[in-house]
Amino acid sequence: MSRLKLLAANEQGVPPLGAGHSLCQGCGIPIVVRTVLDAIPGKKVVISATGCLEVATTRFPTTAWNVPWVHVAFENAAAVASGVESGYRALRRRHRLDEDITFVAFAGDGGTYDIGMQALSGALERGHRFVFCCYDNEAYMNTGVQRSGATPFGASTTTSPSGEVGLGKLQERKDMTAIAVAHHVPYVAQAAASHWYDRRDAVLAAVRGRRRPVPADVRAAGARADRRLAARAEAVQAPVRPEERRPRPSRPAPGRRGLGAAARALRVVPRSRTSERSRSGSGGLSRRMAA
Ligand SMILES: Cc1ncc(C[n+]2csc(CCOP(=O)(O)OP(=O)(O)O)c2C)c(N)n1
Ligand code: SF4
Ligand SMILES: [Mg+2]
Repeated sequence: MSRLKLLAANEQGVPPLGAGHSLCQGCGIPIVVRTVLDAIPGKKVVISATGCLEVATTRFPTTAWNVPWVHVAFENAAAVASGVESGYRALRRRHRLDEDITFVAFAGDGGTYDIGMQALSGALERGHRFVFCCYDNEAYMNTGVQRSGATPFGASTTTSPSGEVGLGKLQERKDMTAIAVAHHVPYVAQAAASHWYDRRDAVLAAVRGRRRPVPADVRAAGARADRRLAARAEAVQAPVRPEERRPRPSRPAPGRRGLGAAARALRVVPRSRTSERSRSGSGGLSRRMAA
């Protein structure tokens, strides 16, 4: 059976996230959620932090979910998943529940990299048995594209706009995958939204092999990068011969003041990190697995 048919077979005729949601056309979230859940055989319970996924799939009084689903606040998906999973284990110990159930928490990059990080860190440290999936669209999309800790360097968002006074976000993207690895959890994966089979393998490896938390960092289309900044980054990487160097103007040209601060920030970035940044831009297909 092909891997795609296997995914469909796990659905048993009922997609876990069905029709009736109001996610934007072309949004990467539903296919990410569906393939993550379809990769897992048997019963599942979903815990969902506030964000586009939660808001657009549960418009009162309707729901697009066909699996048991818990809505939590923006910050506590991992804490609620920990509690639900602990309760499940307690019931099993007392022989009041015999079914195998997999718990899956979904949170956006805001709910993972920023406000949800404390709850996630505690859950990773305690070693609860659930899958944590961060769908990373690289900004707080649900509230109007504010920058998050996952927004890449140079991306333009409503709180780090590019224009007359700035060139987009001036900070590097937080390496959440490395932070998860630093918790000594047995399995951490990063996968692209475009590569469903890759994502499925990562989820299966976690659920079947180890049954431990898996932060899966899924890249989707996010904020755009400023073209001037990209050109500057290339300029910083290119070797400059002494005769090509021009004297710097003493004052910035009118209307271009924001460039000064950004150019200063760029000068202190070592070449290796600049190359890394240009490879890992929005929509990149980078993938890292660590066990
Ligand atoms: C404590 C708290 N602060 C702010 C909000 C408002 N809020 C709801 S969703 C959201 C952004 C979520 O961003 P992310 O986790 O990246 O998910 P996305 O919307 O991108 O899917 C914010 C700021 C909230 N619900 N709770
Ligand atoms: S993540 Fe972006 S594309 Fe998807 S529903 Fe939210 S705003 Fe729309
Ligand atoms: Mg987001």
